[in-house]
Amino acid sequence: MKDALENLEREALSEIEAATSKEELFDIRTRYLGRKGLLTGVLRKLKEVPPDERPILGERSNRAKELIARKIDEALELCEAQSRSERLKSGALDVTLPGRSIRRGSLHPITQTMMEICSIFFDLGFSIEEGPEVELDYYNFEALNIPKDHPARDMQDTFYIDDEKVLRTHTSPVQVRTMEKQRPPVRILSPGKVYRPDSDVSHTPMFHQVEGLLVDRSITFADLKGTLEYFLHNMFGSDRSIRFRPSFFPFTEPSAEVDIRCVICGGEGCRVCGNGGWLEILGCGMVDPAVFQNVGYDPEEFTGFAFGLGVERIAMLKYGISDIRLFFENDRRFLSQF
Ligand code: 2NM
Repeated sequence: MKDALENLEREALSEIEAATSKEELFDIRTRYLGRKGLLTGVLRKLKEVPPDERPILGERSNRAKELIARKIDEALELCEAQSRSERLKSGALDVTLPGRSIRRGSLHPITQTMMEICSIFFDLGFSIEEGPEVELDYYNFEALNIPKDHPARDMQDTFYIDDEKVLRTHTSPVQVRTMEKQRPPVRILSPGKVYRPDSDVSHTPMFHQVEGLLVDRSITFADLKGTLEYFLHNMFGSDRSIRFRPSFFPFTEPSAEVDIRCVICGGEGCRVCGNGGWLEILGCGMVDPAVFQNVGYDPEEFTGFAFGLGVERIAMLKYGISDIRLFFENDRRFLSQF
């Protein structure tokens, strides 16, 4: 039986050596090592051998099995390497082909617009302040000179959390919080999400605002005009006319709204500007002395201006989008155009 084993091993090894393809090697593996294979056949005869010879023969046949298996694996690897280098030589694999391109994402158009707005004010030395979206009634209204019974509370419909907490309706509370912490000079921007229960083609219950605040000694309405003119000419082009129109806000006095020449019709009059030729773009004013009093600034010593703008509105005008809801549907056919 030992001879039979050694013959089998020798034959297997020479067949492996002579094999020229993977298929032949698979075939050899089945014929020798398979469940009905030659080596398995020899092992089955182990029962007929005298018990004292079994361990030695058993060990010998295991070695034969392992050797054959290893030689087949090595030969298979060699085959693989050869066929790979042949494929390379024959040019079937063109290593100079460009790789598959990775589709890159992009920033949301509202994020892009917000960053563009902020970067113009960075050039003027403004820095960013952030604050909570769930805000105390005090910071959202009271400190901004909008007392409980003030009609401005009807002007701004509000999501109430409870008696003293609201979803902020503007980012002005961030500026109040900053003034409480910091003495003038103050020169900050507060970009972020704000909430009002409104929903149509130009209103969503959540939208984005950027507000600005500058406080120092001797700040005048001329500083406000110069700053906003600089911003709007950078944002919409230096040839775009702007105008300041008197308005009212409880937290500023005097207050103004700023219009730009209609970006659609250039002033001729169209649906977007309601035939007026102008588009309302932001609100602003000189901070009301009552607000300064609330944060502990002396209104005799300091003056300042503030402004607020809606990011979606600016993005809609800049890109000619007529339905604000497109920004919130996350349709990649829309988003990928920015
Ligand atoms: C606007 C318009 C006018 C404003 C005022 C303040 C603060 F906190 F300083 F009083 N922050 N933002 C302001 C002024 C906001 O949004 C249309």
